[in-house]
Amino acid sequence: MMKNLDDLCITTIRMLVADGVEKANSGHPGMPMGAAPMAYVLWTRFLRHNPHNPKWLDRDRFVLSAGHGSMLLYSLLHLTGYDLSMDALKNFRQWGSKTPGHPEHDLACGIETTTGPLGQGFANGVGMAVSEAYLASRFNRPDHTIVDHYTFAIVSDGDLMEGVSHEAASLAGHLGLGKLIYLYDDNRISIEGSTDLAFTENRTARFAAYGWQVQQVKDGNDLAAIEQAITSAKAESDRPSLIAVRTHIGYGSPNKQDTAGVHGEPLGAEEIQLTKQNLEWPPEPAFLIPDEVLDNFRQSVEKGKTLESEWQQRFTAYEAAHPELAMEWRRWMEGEMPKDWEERILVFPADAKGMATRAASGNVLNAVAAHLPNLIGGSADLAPSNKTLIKGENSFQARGYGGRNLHFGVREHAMGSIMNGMALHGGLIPYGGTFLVFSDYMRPAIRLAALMQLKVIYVFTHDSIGLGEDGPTHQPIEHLSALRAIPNLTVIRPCDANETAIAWQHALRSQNGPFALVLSRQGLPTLDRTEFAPATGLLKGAYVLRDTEKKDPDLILIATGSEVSLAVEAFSKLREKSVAVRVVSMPSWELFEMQPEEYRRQVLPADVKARIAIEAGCPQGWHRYVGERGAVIGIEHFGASAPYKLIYKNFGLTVDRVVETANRMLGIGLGD
Ligand SMILES: Cc1ncc(C[n+]2csc(CCOP(=O)(O)OP(=O)(O)O)c2C)c(N)n1
Repeated sequence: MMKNLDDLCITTIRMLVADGVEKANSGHPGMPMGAAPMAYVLWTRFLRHNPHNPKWLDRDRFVLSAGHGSMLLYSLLHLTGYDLSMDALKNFRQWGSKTPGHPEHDLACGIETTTGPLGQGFANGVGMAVSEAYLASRFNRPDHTIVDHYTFAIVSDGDLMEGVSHEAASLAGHLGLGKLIYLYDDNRISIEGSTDLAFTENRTARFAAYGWQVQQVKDGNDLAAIEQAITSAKAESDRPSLIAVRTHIGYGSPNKQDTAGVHGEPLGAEEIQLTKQNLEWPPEPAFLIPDEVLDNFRQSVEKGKTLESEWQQRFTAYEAAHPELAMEWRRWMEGEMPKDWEERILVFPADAKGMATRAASGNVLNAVAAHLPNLIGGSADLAPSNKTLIKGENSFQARGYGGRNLHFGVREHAMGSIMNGMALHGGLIPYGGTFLVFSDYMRPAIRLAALMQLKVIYVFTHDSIGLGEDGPTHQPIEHLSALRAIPNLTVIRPCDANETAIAWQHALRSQNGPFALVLSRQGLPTLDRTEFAPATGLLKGAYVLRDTEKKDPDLILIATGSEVSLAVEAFSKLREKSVAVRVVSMPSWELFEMQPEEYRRQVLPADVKARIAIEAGCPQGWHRYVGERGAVIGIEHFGASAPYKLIYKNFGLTVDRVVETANRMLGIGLGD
């Protein structure tokens, strides 16, 4: 006999999950079956959300970090009244359905972030809480609280094993993010079996040491204990909270509970029936939702409306008291840029000595920052090198959440995921810096930013062997190619200060992202734009920087970043020998690919086969632009520790090499 409505609701979730996975014949039933009670308590008794308006700005955020348990999230969304139909549940993991294998960011039906790669959701939540804290500090006024919500997540053993969660937990503890509450599904099983195989540290002690409030619920089916723990977590305002809830993977399955076998496979027809019997559930129909269960869950709809309208009233009062702030809040949340901000974009005077593009980047950032107070970011402990500090602004710290300079510490991976969470929350434009070589340390987060098309900006400095003495460990070789391989990521490697300014302008005014700004450590000449084409050409990805006076070029030199100077010098030398050269600055492949074919052919005419690309990195991919008869002057081995000019020389990235290559190529061409 079912004891009460709570039990019925929880068993409904468990069986929807099991039926969904069974029908798809793939998926992960175990974790949701164990975690259903905590999810039920959280969603029906705590989560302040409005299923009919998933975009309500002051909603609590919920992240299912253990994304493989996606059927748990889909069931909760359907049951509480989001726009996720029963058909969607029945089409779990099918082509075009709203219920893909792992949750994919889709706010229209309440999915706050894409999860699946373990640990990412954990760190995203930290970013969401950072945004909440910053916005609350900027906009709330005495007697007027308009930003006031929690970030909840369900995290799993896998999440806690992954390094990114260690980084993010450490930072969240340091920052004292009191409105971050994580329920840890402590089921002690992962794919290979018991967590005793590889994960035996004292998890709760670890989190306590990070500075989190830690609680334990010994019985994952004890609703009162879960409720009590969440209540205490909410009452703790100075520390994030971890509630370790001891659960049983595949709860209710007589033969599979507590085994790895129920982690990632359907229960099977027979075991499903045994489970239903065991949980006193009717064998048929599948996807059963008893009326009283639906009624109970759907109360979330009315509750949500009330919550939002109460907030709306508070906002109206706020608007009356602080009309300008209210307007600014709306602008930020809608991603609208203030008027005239683009006028702040710097124009740098021509200068043969010039400056490093990282320095130009820092200047541009500081020039626009005062006009874009929702631009917020920092570095993974390299701000002095990355030039990411906003001067005159405070640090974001527990004692002052209004600071705009974030200190991520030496935690690139968490930085990337936290930036994602910040962008997902809405209202802010996050940027983060490190050396280009360490983009590897944050690549999983970059990939997810790209998958979700989040507007985040990476400031990657020390972009080549040009960083010199730090040597091969710090000199990126394959990184540009590796980043260009990520769909949706716009990689921009500007050649001078003015291209850097335009790159920032482009990233800031775009609705979607992400953007990687790839910047030099060493000084680069600031080109005289009365002599060369305007830097706004960067917006097209590649442009003719300098052209021959003749009708058609004999040769096209294509370069990015610091190597554009080499191309420009080679241009002059070749011109002395009457070679008609065109120099193309190509800061961004992705932007170039977005141009109409006509433009692309104008820049790189099909009949000019003599082409040389120059880039201080792995040549992979450049043949797309230089063609079969072209050449790529790049680097196909690791770097070296020495003054950078010598490395350039010894690796053959020199004007002479460009000229020689051109001569050889044209000689061959003439002999044809
Ligand atoms: C970064 C990453 N590595 C590996 C995986 C593959 N994977 C999915 S679930 C899982 C085991 C997770 O165990 P746990 O978090 O305890 O989940 P549960 O067994 O409780 O469902 C693994 C290794 C992944 N999703 N993400």
